[in-house]
Amino acid sequence: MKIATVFALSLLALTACEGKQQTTAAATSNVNGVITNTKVLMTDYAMRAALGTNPNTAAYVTIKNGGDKSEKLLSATCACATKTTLHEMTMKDGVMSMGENTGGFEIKPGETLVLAPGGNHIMLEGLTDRPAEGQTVNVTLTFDGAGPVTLAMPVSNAPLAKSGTSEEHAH
Ligand SMILES: [Cu+2]
Repeated sequence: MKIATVFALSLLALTACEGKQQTTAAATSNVNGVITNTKVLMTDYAMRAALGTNPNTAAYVTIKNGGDKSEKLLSATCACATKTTLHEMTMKDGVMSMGENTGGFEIKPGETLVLAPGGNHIMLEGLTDRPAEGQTVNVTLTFDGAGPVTLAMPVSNAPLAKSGTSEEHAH
């Protein structure tokens, strides 16, 4: 009974989310390539492989807003995890901690959002399908203007840290 209720509620939540999207860009994916739907350009995306018995992992992507109006990364979803959220690193009393960013990450025209190891990231909790080195896992990012874009993320044991907005590519 309880499970049925939860399931019904999550269906409701999904329906509510879908209603919010104003435009839907064609979902495209290209491993190790560059994703563009004319407004947002995504590079350097990767998912960290599941380690030991750790139920969680993280994913990374660099997003450049090539459009002429502000874009907001609203959410990320993955069929591989029970819960996928945007996580933000914050410094509190000299200690770095991470927490959910519920408002989304805004990317102004011409600006670049970097989600990379050691910084803000996509958090995947309660892995139902454990990503292993060499696999490719789909992650869908939803933007307020550009709509949803699905990235086929290569899984790596050690995704490289990325600094600033360098265009260098690590393979
Ligand atoms: Cu996190």
